[in-house]
Amino acid sequence: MPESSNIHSKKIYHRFASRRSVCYQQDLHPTILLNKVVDETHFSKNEVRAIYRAFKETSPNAVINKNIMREKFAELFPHGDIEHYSDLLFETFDNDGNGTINFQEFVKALSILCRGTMDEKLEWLYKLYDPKDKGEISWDRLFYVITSMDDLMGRTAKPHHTREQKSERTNQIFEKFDVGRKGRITKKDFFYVCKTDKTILNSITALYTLLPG
Ligand SMILES: [Ca+2]
Repeated sequence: MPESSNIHSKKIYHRFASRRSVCYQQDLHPTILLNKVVDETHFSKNEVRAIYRAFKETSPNAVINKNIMREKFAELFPHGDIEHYSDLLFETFDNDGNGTINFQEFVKALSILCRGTMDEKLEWLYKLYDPKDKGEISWDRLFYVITSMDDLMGRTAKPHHTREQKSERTNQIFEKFDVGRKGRITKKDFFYVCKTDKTILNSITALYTLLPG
């Protein structure tokens, strides 16, 4: 299930980071400690400055709210129903859950998506499926994420999946991740299956190698 997330996160990265070559000279806001951000991410000082500049261009108030995120997603997926998936991703970026994404939250998430270790990336992906950190992924949540991803492609996309088809797909994925058929997917199951399934592993590895290293 993580493949689609990777594709979307890649688009988000390029959306915000592609302008960095013209932004190197911009300084961070004085309240943001550059060295601290560099220590806590996989980015260099120049990269952090560039990402900050792009972040500020997107949001002059230096925070991203759900509406701004939806606007960006609508640009990426003009024919899609982006609201639900955009909000899902928003929650994975909004680490303290206060309803806005500040620069530190944004750059840390970006760092994981672009340069993170396998475990860091899986931790981030897992949050998408277990946002309240309950230690397991419910069938309903899985169905909701799958439906939200499907909606991104638009209601007119072909083939159009019916609710029954999405339900069946959810069943298949749930069974695949439910190691030992316990009737639930634990965090340990999620990590185990992601690390042992070649398709999933390749998609996560590809994200690492495709992006600027
Ligand atoms: Ca926040």
